[in-house]
Amino acid sequence: MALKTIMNSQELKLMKTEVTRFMMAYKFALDEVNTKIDILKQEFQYIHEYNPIEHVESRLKSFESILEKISRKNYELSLPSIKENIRDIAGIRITCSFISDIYQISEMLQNQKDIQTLTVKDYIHSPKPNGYQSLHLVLQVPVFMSDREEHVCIEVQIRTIAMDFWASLEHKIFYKYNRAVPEKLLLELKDAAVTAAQLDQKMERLHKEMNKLKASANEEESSIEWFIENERLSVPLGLLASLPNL
Ligand code: 0O2
Repeated sequence: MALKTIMNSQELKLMKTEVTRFMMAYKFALDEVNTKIDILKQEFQYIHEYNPIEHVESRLKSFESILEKISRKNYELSLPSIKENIRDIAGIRITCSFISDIYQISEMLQNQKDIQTLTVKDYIHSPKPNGYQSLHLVLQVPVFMSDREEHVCIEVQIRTIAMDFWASLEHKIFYKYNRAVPEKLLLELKDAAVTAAQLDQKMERLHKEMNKLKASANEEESSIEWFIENERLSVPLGLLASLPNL
């Protein structure tokens, strides 16, 4: 209502178009990075015969939450200021199987020519004081619109199932409680994060040990198994040896 009194309908329409175009660039950036992640996932599956990504979620911050954040942080209220200061408008969360997968996926993404890494926060090597663990990247990707090229920020959080389990439940436990949480509960929650980290380390060790066993079992096999387009192929080693230039 207040806006209507100071802006005519033409100005309001223009503003709406600008905000829509602004938000669309973030949606396209999410689509682009989701496609990149899907390609990495499929390629990893073919080469290493296992899928390091358990699941991927992406979300676009609502314009209302963006305005709330910009005013909470006391930044100037304008689209260029939002673009410069709010870097999690587009967010992707990748949940991996093992800790080593997190760093591999992160490297693979950051090595892509059209992706620029703006920040890396490694809350796995240095967990937050409450125990929170995750790898946070702020990446910038080019988005080609009909009349311009935008460089759009996207926040990528990469974590294991155990880290995700802890963070999701911690969020639920504290949701809508705006008072001081008793120290005892905070300590217990931190202890739960340490337990989750120990479980991750144990699973990583089992995974590595099994990989070694699988590799030595493969050496003793007379044929190897390949998965191509989800079809299992058993290829005799003798046949491969006779095709040196393949
Ligand atoms: P949502 O709804 O998940 O987006 P800033 O992003 O500027 O406010 P900062 O400190 O630069 O703050 O960001 P940081 O440390 O990279 O963390 C931002 C996001 O990480 C949060 O986004 C959460 O998603 C997640 N996160 C960080 N710390 C915790 C934590 O202690 N517990 C849980 N469960 N998640 C955490 P938002 O905007 O808070 O929420």
